[in-house]
Amino acid sequence: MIMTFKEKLRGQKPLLGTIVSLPSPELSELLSLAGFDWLFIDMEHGTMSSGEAQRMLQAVKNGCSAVIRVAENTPMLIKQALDIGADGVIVPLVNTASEAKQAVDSARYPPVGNRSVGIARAHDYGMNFTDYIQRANDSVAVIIQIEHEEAVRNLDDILAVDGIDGVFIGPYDLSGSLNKLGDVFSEPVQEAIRTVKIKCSEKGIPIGLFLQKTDTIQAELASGTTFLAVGTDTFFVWSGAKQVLESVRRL
Ligand code: 3PY
Repeated sequence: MIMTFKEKLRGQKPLLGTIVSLPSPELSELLSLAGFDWLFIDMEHGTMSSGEAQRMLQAVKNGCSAVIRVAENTPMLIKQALDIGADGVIVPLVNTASEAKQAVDSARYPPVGNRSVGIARAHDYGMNFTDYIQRANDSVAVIIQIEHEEAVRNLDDILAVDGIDGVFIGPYDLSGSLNKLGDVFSEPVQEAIRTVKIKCSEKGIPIGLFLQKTDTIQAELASGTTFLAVGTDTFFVWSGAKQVLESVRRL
């Protein structure tokens, strides 16, 4: 039996993922074949349409999970991401408890929430309709992003909302909200990140984080981060190309 992303989040093993923003099924296929545990498919930034995202989900192999970051916290975008078969959603900029509740409710069928019912890829186009709608509330992961100082101030209320499967910290947006745009290692940003980690750990909520590079991974895992998105597809392509060019030009 294949584990759902939600089950993996609760497991002992840290999950290593990466951000994918280029709309290419070949790319999501390749990154899954490379061995990532999960892909963070980014529809918040970039040009990806839901048809393109669906084809990227269809291409994922190797037991890799694929979670979509929706462009914003609306029932329509959350429903669409789940209907095309994402293993979960990452909902950006959740700053209050009512926004957290809206995210959770949009991802859960009634009576728990208000996800509307339709027939799509997630339901095997209707072939597996009843089974899917009966298990979706338990199998789909809802991850909220804490990435604004307002969210850090409201964290106790946000984390009291039922149904949050993980918190993904957004260091860059956090840095902007703290007047330290881009300076994610500045003390105010690091302090906010520490606060989020402590409060999530107290509640047993899995913590995720984006890292541009791998050098702080060990420290992250030691401080309780359990699911990581390291690097981006665009950076992998650029840095691989750059490395070849530099080594050739040194000859
Ligand atoms: C952030 O750093 O703000 C993110 O959301 C990561 O993509």
